[in-house]
Amino acid sequence: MADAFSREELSDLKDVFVQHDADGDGTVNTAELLKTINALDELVTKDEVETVIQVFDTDNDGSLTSTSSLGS
Ligand SMILES: [Ca+2]
Repeated sequence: MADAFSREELSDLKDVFVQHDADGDGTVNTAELLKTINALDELVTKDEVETVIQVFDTDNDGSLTSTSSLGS
């Protein structure tokens, strides 16, 4: 899973992604991330966004939360 990223890269991406909680509800979903990424012209694809969300989405609700973290 997530072969494209190292744990460090995933952690960095998550830290970036959680800063883009557009509606302020404490979670960041794919739609919010894609909107932000498109605005920033970041070189991140929808697949990559979904990968990061899947890795951190510990409760399987399709969103990242600021408290999500990688298991050790
Ligand atoms: Ca949100």
